[in-house]
Amino acid sequence: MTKIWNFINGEFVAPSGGKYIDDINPATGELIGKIASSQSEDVQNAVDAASVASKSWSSLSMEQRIDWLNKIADALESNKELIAETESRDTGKPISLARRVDASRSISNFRFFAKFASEQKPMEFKMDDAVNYVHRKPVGIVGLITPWNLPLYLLTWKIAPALVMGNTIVAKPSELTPLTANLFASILQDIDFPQGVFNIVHGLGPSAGQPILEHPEIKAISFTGGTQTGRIVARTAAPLFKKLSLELGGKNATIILDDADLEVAAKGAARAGFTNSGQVCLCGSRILVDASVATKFTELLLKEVRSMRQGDPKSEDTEIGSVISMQHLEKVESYVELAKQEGGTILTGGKRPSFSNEEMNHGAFLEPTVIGGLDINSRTATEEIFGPVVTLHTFENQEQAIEMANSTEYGLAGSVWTKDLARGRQFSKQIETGIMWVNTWLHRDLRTPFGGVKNSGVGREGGQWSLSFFSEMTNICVKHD
Ligand code: TXE
Repeated sequence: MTKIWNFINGEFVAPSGGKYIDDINPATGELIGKIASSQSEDVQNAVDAASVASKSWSSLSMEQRIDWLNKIADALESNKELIAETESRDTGKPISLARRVDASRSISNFRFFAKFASEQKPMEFKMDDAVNYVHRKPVGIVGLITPWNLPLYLLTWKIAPALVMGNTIVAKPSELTPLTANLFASILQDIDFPQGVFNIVHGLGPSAGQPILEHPEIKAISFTGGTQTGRIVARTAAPLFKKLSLELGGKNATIILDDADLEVAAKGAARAGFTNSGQVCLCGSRILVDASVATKFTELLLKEVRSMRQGDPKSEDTEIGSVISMQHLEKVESYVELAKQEGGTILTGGKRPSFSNEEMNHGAFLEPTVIGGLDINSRTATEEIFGPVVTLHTFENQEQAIEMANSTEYGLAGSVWTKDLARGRQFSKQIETGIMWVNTWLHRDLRTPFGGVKNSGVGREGGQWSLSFFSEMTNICVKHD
C-alpha cells in the first residue's frame, strides 16, 4: 500500500499526528493509497523550511530561477507517461485525456513561465525631472491550495510563476488526488532541487488547509476550488491582509446562435459539456440554443453525446471516465432527480452505466446526461453540478440569450457559436464572465487573463497577472536635475 507522506525541506516525512486518509481509485473503488492527514504542526514545519529556503532562493537571479523551471519541465517531460497514468488512476479520467491535457499542461506551465519571465522588460516611467523604476520582489512564502479535477495541471499553474518570482511554497493538494503532487516532489528530489523551496502538506481542508490560511508568515494564498470553500478562504485570509487569488466555480453557457454551423457547434457543445466528465470549472453546463435551430441542433447534440465512449480509464479509446468519488456521484445524481422534480426531461443518459468488466461496476460512473424542459432559473440550471450533466434551453432572440446567459450567480467562462465572427465578439462583450470563446472552447493562450467575476472568483491568473500576484512592487523614484 502506497503511503503518501508530506514533503518538507526536500524530504518525505510522516504526518506529525500519525493519521492517514484513504485514497480511492474512483473508477474501481479500489484503495490505492494512504494519505498523510496533516495538522497545524506539519504546516509549521513546512513554513519553517520555506522560511529558511527563502533567503537563498530569493537571492538567485531571475536567469537562475528560469533555468530551474526549464530543468523541472525537462524532468516532468521524462516522466510524462507516469504522470498521465498516475493522474488517470487517482481521478478516474481517461488515460488519453490525462496525457493530452493534464501531463502536457503540467510541463508547459513551467516552459511557458520560464519563457514569459525571460521576456519581461524593466518597468520604467520617465518624468521631466525624475525616473521611476519599478522593482519587483518576491512576496515571501505563498500558500497554494488546489482541487481534484485537474490536480497537477492546476498546482503547477501556480507553482511555476510563484517559483520564478522568487517565492517559496507551502502547497496543499486535494485530499482526493494527492498522487501526482507526490510524484512531482520525488521528481524534484531526483534533480536536486533546493530543499525547502517547495513543500507539500497533505490532508483535509479544515485541518491541513485552514492552518495555511491562518499562518502569519504565509503572505499570499492562491486557491482554486469550490465557491463555498472560497468564502472560507476569503473570510480567513482577508483580515490578515494576505494577497488573495480565488478561482472558483462556474455554470457556464454554451450559446448557439441561429447562424451557427450546427455540426461544429454540436461537437463543441458536447466537448464543452463532458470533458473530464464535466468536472472542469470552464465546462459549458448550460446549452442555450436559438429556437429556430433547436430541433436540428438537439438531434446532432444527442447523436454526439450518445457516441461518446465511456469506460475503463486505462483504455486508449475511452473518452469519458468516472467522476471523482462515490460521494460526488451521489451529489450529481441528486441533481438528476431534482431535475425530474423541477419538470425536466432526461433526453439521454441519467443512469449509472453497466460494464462487462465487473470491477468497474464499483466505480463512480454516470452516463453523459442531457436534460431538457427546465426553467432557466431552476436549481438544476443555476447551481454548479460539476458532473456529466448539461441542461438544454431555447431562446427567441439575442437579447433573451444574453439575459439567460447572465442569469446565474457565476461568471467564469462561456462560448458562443456563430458564423459571423464580429457578431460573436460583440455578443461576448455582453456576457458577465471572465472568459469567452467564439466557435471554440478551452482554447488557451497562457499569456491571457484567466479568472472569473461574480461568485466565480477574484483576480486573474496567467501571464503578467500571475507574475504580479506572486510579487510585490517597490516604485523607486529618482530625482535628477
Ligand atoms: O472542493 P473544495 P470540493 C466545486 C464543485 C464541487 C465543489 C466541492 O462544484 O462539487 O466545488 O468540491 C481545500 N481551508 N469545485 O469539496 O472543498 C480542499 O482540501 C483551506 C470547483 O472537493 O473547494 C482542497 O484542497 N483549504 C473547482 C481545496 O480546498 C480548504 C474544482 C478545494 O476543495 C478548506 C473542485 C479550508 N477550510 C471543486 N476546505 C473548480 N473551480 O475548478 C477545503 N479546502
